[in-house]
Amino acid sequence: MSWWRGAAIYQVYLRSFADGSGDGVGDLAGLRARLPYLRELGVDALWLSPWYVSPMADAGYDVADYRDIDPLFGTLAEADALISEAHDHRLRVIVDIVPNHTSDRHPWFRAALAGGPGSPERERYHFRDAPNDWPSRFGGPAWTRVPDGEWYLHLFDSSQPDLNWEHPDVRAEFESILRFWLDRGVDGFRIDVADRLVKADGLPDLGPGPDPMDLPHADRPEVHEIYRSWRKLLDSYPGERMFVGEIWVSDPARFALYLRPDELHTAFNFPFLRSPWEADRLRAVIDSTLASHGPAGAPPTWVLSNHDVTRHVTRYGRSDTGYTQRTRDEPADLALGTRRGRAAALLTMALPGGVYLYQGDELGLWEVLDIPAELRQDPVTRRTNGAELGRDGCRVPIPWEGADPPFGFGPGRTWLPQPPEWRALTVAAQERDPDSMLSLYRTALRIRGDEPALGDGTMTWLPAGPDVLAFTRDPGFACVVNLSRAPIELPPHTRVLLLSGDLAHGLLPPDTAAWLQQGEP
Ligand code: TEU
Repeated sequence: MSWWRGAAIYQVYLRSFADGSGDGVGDLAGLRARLPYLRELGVDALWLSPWYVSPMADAGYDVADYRDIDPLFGTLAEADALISEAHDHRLRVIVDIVPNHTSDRHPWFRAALAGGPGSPERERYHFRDAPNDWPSRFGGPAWTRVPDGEWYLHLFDSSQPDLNWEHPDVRAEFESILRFWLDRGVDGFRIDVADRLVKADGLPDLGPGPDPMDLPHADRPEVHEIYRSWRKLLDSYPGERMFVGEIWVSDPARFALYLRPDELHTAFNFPFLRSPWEADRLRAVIDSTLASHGPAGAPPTWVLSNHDVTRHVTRYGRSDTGYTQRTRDEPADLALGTRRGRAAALLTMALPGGVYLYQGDELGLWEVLDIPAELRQDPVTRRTNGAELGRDGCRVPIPWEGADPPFGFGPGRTWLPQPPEWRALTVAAQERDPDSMLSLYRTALRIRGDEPALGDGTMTWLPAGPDVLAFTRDPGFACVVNLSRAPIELPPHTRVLLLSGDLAHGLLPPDTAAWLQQGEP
């Protein structure tokens, strides 16, 4: 079986993981020093957010040089060392590739500006005499005017001009970039904004009621040809390398097209991430995930949080537990959110396929809602004039040890402030506590690694009461999650393998999950 079909993959958001240089920003030196922690956690692979040379207008998703490391994070030699040391720890390495747009400081965009209207350099981007009606995903229009009067397209920040994927230079350049990193030994790529590269001919307006099945700026059928070509390239390398696409396409059938055998191996399951903490909704999204992945033969992925969304401990502690944009800072019942977060961890790690953990999930970190406005850095906050809080609250540096900030993150300050309450959530504090979130994740990942029933495969729903999710994985494994308001009986079992919370008089309490062995081992 290919490793990526059932892997537990840990997202390292480099700038917030660990700071080796002392400038307040996480880096490769910090990550390399902490690799033993990740090995001990029990994950199979790391996905690293972009580490390339960047002005950091969007935390590195604005790339100026795809073949070198930003000095903030380290050097190319340190990246090589990281890849090799991770492999020594039996951790695969997935890097983040950003093909939809470059930074406005990329040499191509500078040449396009210098070349002026009508120049061949402008054809690598989308320059026009007049904008259309497309909005930027980060707020405001998707067009910015340059001094000579032309406008350029940016689906995200104005510092992130969209590339023109009809241009042969663009296609050739990204295949060359893929080879550059494959030659350095990476095991895979996370493809940023994977469904948006190709735009409809002539860049037509969205109009008042755009047809969700025929958007001019997303999920164009022509994009698949790019991934077929990338897949051929990847398959020409030895070893089992993989792609995971960031695909925010809500129609399951359209989503599944990206997972055809000659395209991407996997894609993030955002419908699952967005689902409220309600049994019916979760069951429906699990069923539709299995139904859409099955025919393609692709393994599903299960993901609760990432560097773009409100941390799930906070989401699950609110009255509305689904994920939408952060237009509100409604506080959360963190005890409830944590309890549900523990149960959700066991649910995701028991479902068939791969699982993604975002750094800090294993510590039960919550969304930091009270970052002062002047310290917020996400361009989303600025572009929406604060109407959206932005994503800084899920990007706060990791607390490692000690009683006060920076909690061992580095020798000095941190690029975003850490809540003093995180003293109870440091790695050091949780390592000492067998009931901590960290201990739960370690045990669950160990069982998941040892248990042949888990990872890739199939599942079967068990009959269960209302608001209960219960399923088996052959051979002999069952998971039950109680989302009801009352304690329930456990299904038949020979042994309890793991609980997200204590039983009460032999019953599984609300918002609690159990892993069970059924039959003889
Ligand atoms: O995100 C793509 C994307 O569509 C995001 O706008 C996402 O929907 C939003 O953040 C959810 O709140 C990717 C990266 O993950 C993100 O960090 C980048 O800012 C973005 O691309 C641009 O590269």
